[in-house]
Amino acid sequence: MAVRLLQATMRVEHRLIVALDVTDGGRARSIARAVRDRVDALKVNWPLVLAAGPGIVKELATLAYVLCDFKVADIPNMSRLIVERAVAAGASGVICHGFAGEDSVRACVEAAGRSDVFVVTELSHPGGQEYTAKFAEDFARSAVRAGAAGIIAPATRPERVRVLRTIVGTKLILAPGVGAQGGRAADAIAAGADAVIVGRSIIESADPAHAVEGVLAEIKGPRAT
Ligand code: O7M
Repeated sequence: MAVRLLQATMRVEHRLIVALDVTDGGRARSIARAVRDRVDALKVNWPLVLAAGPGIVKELATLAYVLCDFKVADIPNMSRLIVERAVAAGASGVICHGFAGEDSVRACVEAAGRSDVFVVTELSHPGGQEYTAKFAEDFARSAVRAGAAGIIAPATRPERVRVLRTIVGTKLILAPGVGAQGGRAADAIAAGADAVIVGRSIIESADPAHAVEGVLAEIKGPRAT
């Protein structure tokens, strides 16, 4: 089967993706407008889509790269249908789970066309160590074989990001778990992540744009001018 040779569509410049984990479309729009110039993507998950409707994806896509975090994990036919709908709704990237198997990941990549697919390896919360960690390296290998744009790896365990980087080479690594879950953006980037994914510590801030600047300063570290 053909391996997708296209480069990732996502351009990583700021090294920060904001997770719009809110259930109010108005709040999502207002955060998106406030941060869009300083982040690489807006990540949208089920709570927002279920509350505001799929039209919110198209709307946000006029402002920034929208990464639909639908954590697709079904048989290939269903995975394909979900990814096709996400892309039609305006997603530039879609997230799927590695544990559904390489055939399902491959179906996602094929359905995504020119949009990116990112594969979850090891989940960032404590329970992620129970099962996903045991197979994270296999998930990363199958993501590479299936032609995914990159993987999701835990900022809460930078040492795991370091190991997964040796497997995925130049594929993108996006690392959630910064702030509310205890991870540090600078540690995840130093371990080899291309970008961090941050939700609550930005979206629950009274001034999300200011909170974004705080994360960006941490990523740049002491070398920042
Ligand atoms: O910063 P938080 O903790 O408020 O939010 C973290 C976001 O990252 C939230 O949207 C989660 O769905 C997501 N995430 C994790 O927290 N851990 C993971 O292991 C994987 C993800 C994720 O983005 O998967 C694609």
